[in-house]
Amino acid sequence: MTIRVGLIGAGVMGGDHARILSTSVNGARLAAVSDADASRAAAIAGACGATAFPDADKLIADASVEAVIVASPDPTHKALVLGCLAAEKPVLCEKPLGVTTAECLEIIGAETALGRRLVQVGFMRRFDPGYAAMKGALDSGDLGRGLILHCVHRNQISASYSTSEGVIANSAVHEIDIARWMFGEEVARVTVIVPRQSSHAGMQDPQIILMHMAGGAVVDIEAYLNCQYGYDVRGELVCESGTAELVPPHGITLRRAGQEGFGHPEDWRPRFAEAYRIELQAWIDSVAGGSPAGASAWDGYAATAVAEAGVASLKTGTPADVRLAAKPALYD
Ligand code: ISE
Repeated sequence: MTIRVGLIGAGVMGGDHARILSTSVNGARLAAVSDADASRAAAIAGACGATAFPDADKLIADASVEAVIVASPDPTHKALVLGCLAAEKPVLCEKPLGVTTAECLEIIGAETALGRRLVQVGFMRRFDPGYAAMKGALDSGDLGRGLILHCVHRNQISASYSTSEGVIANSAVHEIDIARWMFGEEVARVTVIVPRQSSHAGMQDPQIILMHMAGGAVVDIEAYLNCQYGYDVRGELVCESGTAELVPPHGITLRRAGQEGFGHPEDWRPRFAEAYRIELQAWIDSVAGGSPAGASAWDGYAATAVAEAGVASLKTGTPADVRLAAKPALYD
């Protein structure tokens, strides 16, 4: 059985998904591509033996497409995911699910009305072998209860569209999702603390984001989008009887010219290559009849709600409580 996938958005992430789907995922093939820039869509479609569509809505509706990946700009996500739900087609939507909680709740309303889960949100770190091993160590009980999760999230250089709010909503949102998933509980309160701004950044960068989990654990995130030296994600979970720390998948330690070390990629794609592959395979397996995998629309909503509280704290300089809507039974 081969699932025919339609891709909306042929930029950095869309291109990566197309490549991984065509080379490293079993049971799927790229059937259709659309992008606001027709030449980008045509290039990926040509390389993967897919059909280019001038219009995303036509791609969703087309009978040749059984499942959809949304990797277009963030503000387009809501309408496209709603389109997939209306067509009753499974959709893997890049994060964020929506740019506001109101948008996410619209999606939750539509999916709940349908009565079955068709939306997976692209929080790929849940599939990273390192984070999975960390969660496995916590869930085994051998380390006792989790107390603190230390996180570092550094990009070499921020994107042209980055903003102070985006440091939280676009980058630290990954740690927000990981914290909820790791501890299996919601974030209760967010406090954003800012050091002086880096001279490399035209916005408030870096930021320290402190989160109090509902069950009492604390998560600290250093988010720094202009660290200059490379992409670097770190994490250490401190538990009652030990800790679990991520080991970046750097392959080799190089000794040369009086130094010893390993490289840092320019962006997240090499660092999370395995996570993206496993994520796509899990999604295809779920579309082919397995149970839903990965982050749900509820997870997408909750992450956006925490990010909104973080942005409020950034603006006021005071802690912000996270208030979530009632969780529909579909997401239990
Ligand atoms: C980017 O949009 C991503 O999702 C990356 O995973 C993250 O590390 C980066 O900071 C974001 O800008």
